[in-house]
Amino acid sequence: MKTVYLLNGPNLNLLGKRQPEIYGHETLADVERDCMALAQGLGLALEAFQSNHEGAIIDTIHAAREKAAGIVINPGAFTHTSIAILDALNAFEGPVIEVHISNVHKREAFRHHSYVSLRAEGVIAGLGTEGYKAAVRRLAMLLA
Ligand code: DHK
Repeated sequence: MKTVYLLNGPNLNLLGKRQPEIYGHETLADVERDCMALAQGLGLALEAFQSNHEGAIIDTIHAAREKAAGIVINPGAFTHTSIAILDALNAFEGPVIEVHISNVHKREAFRHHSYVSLRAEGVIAGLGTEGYKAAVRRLAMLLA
């Protein structure tokens, strides 16, 4: 069975508690549980990881080179700043889907640019936490 990684960046550990008018009421544990169940139904194993630290996210992407066939990633604010995460994703061979819970294009201008989009096969923004499930479904199609 192929494994996919679900990676979340800074502040996403506060999902459900932080600015629910923007990020909704579901917790990260809810999202991870739903994505694991969905992935299992699609014949994939899913491993979830969240960190507030750029280096830890990069280390996990490096580990994915050996362990994962695809990656769903919401890099949080590192989306807009991290060339290092882009470089790590460029060293990963499988498909990458970028997720943003909010519609970043409807928000501040600094959220309109994403380094990760230079690498991602697909970008989902503004679907709320449903976006993670759409990303897992898309990965399953790309890996079939
Ligand atoms: C999450 C964050 O933490 C922000 O820094 C991004 C993204 C948007 C989201 O919508 O999931 O700008």
